[in-house]
Amino acid sequence: MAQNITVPDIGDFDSVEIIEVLVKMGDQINKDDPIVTLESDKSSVEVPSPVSGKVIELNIKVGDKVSKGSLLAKLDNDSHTIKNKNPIPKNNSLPEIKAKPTEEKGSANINTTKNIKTIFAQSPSKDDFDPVETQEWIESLNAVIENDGPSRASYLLNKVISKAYTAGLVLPDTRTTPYINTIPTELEIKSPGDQNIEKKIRAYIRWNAAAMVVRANKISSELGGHIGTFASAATLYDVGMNHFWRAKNKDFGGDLIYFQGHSAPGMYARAFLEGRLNEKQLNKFRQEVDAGGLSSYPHPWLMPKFWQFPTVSMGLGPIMAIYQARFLKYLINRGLVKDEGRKIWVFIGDGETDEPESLGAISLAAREKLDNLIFVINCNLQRLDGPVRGNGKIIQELEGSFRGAGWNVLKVIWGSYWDPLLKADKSGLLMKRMNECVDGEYQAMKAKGGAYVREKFFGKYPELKELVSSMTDNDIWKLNRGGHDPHKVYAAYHAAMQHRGSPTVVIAKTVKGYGMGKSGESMNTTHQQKKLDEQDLLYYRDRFNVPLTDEQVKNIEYYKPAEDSEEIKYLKERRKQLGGFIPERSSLAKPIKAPPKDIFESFMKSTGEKEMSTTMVLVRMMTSLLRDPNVAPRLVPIIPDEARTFGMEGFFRKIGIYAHEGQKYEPEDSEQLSSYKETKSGQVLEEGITEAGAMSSWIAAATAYTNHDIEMIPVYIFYSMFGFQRVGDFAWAAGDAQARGFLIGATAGRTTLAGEGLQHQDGHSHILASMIPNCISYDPTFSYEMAVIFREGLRRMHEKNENIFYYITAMNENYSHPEKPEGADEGILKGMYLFKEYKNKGKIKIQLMGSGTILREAIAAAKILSEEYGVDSDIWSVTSFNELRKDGMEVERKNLLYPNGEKRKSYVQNCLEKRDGPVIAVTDYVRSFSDQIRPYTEKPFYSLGTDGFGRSDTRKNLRKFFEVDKEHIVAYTLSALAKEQLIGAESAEKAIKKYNIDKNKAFPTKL
Ligand SMILES: Cc1ncc(C[n+]2csc(CCOP(=O)(O)OP(=O)(O)O)c2C)c(N)n1
Ligand SMILES: [Mg+2]
Repeated sequence: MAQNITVPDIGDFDSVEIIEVLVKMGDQINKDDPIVTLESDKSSVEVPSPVSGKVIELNIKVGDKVSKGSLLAKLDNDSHTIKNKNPIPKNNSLPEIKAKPTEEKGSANINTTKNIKTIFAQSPSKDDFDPVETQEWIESLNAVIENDGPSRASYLLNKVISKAYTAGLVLPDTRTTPYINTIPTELEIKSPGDQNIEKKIRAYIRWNAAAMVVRANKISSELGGHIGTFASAATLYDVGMNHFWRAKNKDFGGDLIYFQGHSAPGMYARAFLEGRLNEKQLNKFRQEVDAGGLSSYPHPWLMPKFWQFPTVSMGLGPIMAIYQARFLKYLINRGLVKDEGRKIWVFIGDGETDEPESLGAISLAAREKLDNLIFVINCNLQRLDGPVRGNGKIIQELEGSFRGAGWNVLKVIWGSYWDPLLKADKSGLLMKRMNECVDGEYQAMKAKGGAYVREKFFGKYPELKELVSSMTDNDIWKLNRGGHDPHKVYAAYHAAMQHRGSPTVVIAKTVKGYGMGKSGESMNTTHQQKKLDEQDLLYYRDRFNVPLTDEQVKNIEYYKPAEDSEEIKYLKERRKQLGGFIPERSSLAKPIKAPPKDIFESFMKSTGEKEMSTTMVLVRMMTSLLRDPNVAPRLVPIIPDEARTFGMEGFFRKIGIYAHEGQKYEPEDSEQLSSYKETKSGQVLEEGITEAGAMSSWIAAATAYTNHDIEMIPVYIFYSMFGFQRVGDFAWAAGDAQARGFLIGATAGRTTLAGEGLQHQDGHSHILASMIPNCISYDPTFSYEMAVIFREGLRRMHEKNENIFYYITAMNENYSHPEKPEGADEGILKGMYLFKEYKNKGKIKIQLMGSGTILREAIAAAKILSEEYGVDSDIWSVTSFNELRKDGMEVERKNLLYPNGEKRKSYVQNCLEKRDGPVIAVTDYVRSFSDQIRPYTEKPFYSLGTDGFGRSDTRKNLRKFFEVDKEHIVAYTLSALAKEQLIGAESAEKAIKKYNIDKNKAFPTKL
């Protein structure tokens, strides 16, 4: 039966152009196969076929204008669905993953909120005028727990609470729970490890970590380092390493661990015991200039086989990890990797949680149900200068934030030595004391010893003083904190591993500088302690029973037991059981073959009369790439709520928006071609308004080749102004992490995004991009430039696996695009090529350079100069001042190194040496952008640019204001020629007058 295929509802557009016809007469097509591509002045979108069938009539051709209801084709849809001729595989090189290594044993399904034996009633007010009644309530509850079980008790409480709310009662704030461990002692799962051996291993790691820092500072105090942070976190790491963290190997993708940046010494010290690092390397901690040194912090760029995640800029680790966990689920839901139950563990300092990035995305983690994510916050109560929350309790504050956001919170506050005291605390007074004490006091107690704790903590209430009366000061001093107790930590990690449905945070209380004694235990100066004198070292050795002689301690020797010692055998066996060593960075990803040239062919041709922006070109190109079977499944378009701004709404329906729960509603625009389609296998990451989050997603995708062994092609599109200057620190970390992918600074240029004004108009993102050594950046003008650059990016990054990433600016100004000049490819990629030569009269010549949309002003100016003033020009399209600068610097350095050698020439010099006249360079960016190549031109050089704050106005007025329009280019060129004594001053004066250029106007930076 013949079926008419018509143009569906395409939103607000009427009479849009057909730019591609994607089927031919006689083709057998499937439902949803695209028939044509339509393009409005802002976006392009494919029209899918609503049915399968054979094309028996084609009613349109390229260039036709159509509206809703226009007939496109007729299908004979008697034939049923046929196999796709050119299928886009969901996953065309799925890494082979076999069974995972041994799962942690122990009771499954521990739910720490279940089985609660005792309920601590906390009165919301202090006036318990009827304690007997209170007790009755508690007993009733206890009876329900005993007789009907915890789930019935929870049900009843929930009912009572709902009733209380509907009755308008003011209920106590339940964001926080009492200041005790979340997991009751009776429910703790016990570690299967040998505690004696583990304790020794931990002691050696502690010692070696501290020794490494102290040794480095003997060489030079410039080197720095930290002892106190790892000292506080050693147990938190060790329990993970011995029992939980599964390494990547051929059978399993591996857990991903984000180590707290300045706890790096501890990781080196462990790797030393594991035999992965040697003494010589430890001795080169923070001395990396000659090969073989160890980096100060986790830096994959500097130790590419060791570190995986750059975390030391505080706040970046937590948010990058959240999006990493989300991206892993994305890969799983899209069928690109298998679900192996891998976890992402993130270590954070309590001070680090001050950073807005640290907590800024925690609600996303809960919303996305990231039960593959485990945060461990090391609450040593201190940051660099002093207490984190001296007047409050950071653990409680964090509990409130994470619970409020929907996380599973596990507090590990008190160590086992407290258990008998808490058990004996029938009245709840000890817990009351724990609740009322603030962190400033807790810190002081650990700095000042047992007698002080007896007096200040227990001494406040006679009953508590009595409770510890049989304990010595030393016993009291030994009352440990949860984060130093391997049993408590094990129990929490175990529960975190079992938890399903939401992310988990383990909030552990520790002591900063644990074991450092008077040299820095729990002192405000602990953070910066990097030198320990002899006495301090002897104390540290004794504190942890490290088997070194006094002499060895004085020499600050490392301690490593023999290979056949029980400690080393144990440590290695544990890691063997868990699949290998951690951290370790590697990649088993297969490259993606760059698409054939013909996919880009249409972009090399002139668009004729048709005007479009480079943003539209890019979107069209991505649409074409989605037809390439190799590239299509790996493309990850990332957009922070701006798809419509960039004309990308066509992607919504075509490839879907990733939503882990699919779409639970019928979208308002469901009838439309670009309707808002959310799906579990969606490809677009629609991030909402979070540049930090979008950038974190991009980094996760851009490093998937190492973290998930699958090469992905992330394309993150954003307002260029909200790019590098907003998320510059992430971009730097991306360079360190060796990200591969595209960053697209859209609506770029100070005068090109006209109306948006000062905070939106970008005239410097390229300068910021140029600071990142492995970021390759381009400011293309024409469609073919964009295509040549993008294809080369795909080839270099994803086929050849170069560890670089691309920053490309795209504009929103519509204009027509010429055909690619013969042989321009090389120059486009190197950074400049000759676009056009004016050879009219030939007497006076200039070298006119431009980039982005402002190249078009230069082209227009060249015409005026030639026709009206007899000045000829060579017009250079400079696609990348940044790349030219890099080449220039390198060549210059080589020449300086070989003063007698043959002079090498920079690419700029090669382009210009046989050409006459001064250089006039003009861009939509600050002058320092084009100034970068000044030294390599070896010619008089004049730059015009957009220094100053932007403001809203028309493009024409803005270009006049910043003096980068064709009139100013003409006038300034003439003036420059006069200065170079190539012409007289009259022409310039004439032009200045003719174009009404106000000589009294202040320099734009002052306006
Ligand atoms: C963005 C950023 N700002 C500042 C620093 C400098 N800095 C390094 S460690 C530190 C204190 C960290 O305190 P906390 O997070 O509590 O970690 P702890 O050492 O106590 O475990 C600071 C301010 C940094 N690394 N990154
Ligand atoms: Mg801290």
